[in-house]
Amino acid sequence: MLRAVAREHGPVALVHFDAHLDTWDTYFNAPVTHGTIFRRAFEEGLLVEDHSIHLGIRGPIYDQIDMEQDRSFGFRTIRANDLDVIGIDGAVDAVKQRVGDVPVYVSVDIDVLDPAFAPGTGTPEAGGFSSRELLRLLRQLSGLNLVGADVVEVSPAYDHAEVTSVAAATVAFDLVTMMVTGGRTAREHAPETDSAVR
Ligand SMILES: [Mn+2]
Repeated sequence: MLRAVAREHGPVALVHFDAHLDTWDTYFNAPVTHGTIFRRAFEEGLLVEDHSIHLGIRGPIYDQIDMEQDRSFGFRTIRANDLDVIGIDGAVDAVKQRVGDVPVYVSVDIDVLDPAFAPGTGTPEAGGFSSRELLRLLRQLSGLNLVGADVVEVSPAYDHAEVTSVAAATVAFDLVTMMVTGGRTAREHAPETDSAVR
């Protein structure tokens, strides 16, 4: 999908919601896996250097070099517990500053959510975002030039009462809505009279 988007728009800024970096060189000795994909993308010239950002990171860091190499690919990171300090508005500001005017691809690994909100995934990590936090983050990213997006790592076999599917479907709906409305979400189009806080 990144290759297809880059063919149409050129290299993109990646806004990556995930518990994990996914920029390892190999994962179980394999170079092309769900844990290495964004290093391969950078190597292929699909990402604009110094415009991408991870949000929600808290997964296994095997070595300090993981973070150093990740930075060398031009990524910056807002860890899950950074959100407690800078808040959602601070994270949104950081993303917008990072991305600038570059076309944006948003990738949402559903394990960015806490397992309480997304148990149906292969590599759950405690201490993640709530679904409300994630949706507010996404909905505040209006105005970005969103040219592509994905939602990955939903595993229905591990899900309970469709908790994960409901979260993922809502995220996907918001992303599609942002793409067809030039960065605004359906909620921003909805009547405001139902909200006591604007
Ligand atoms: Mn992940």
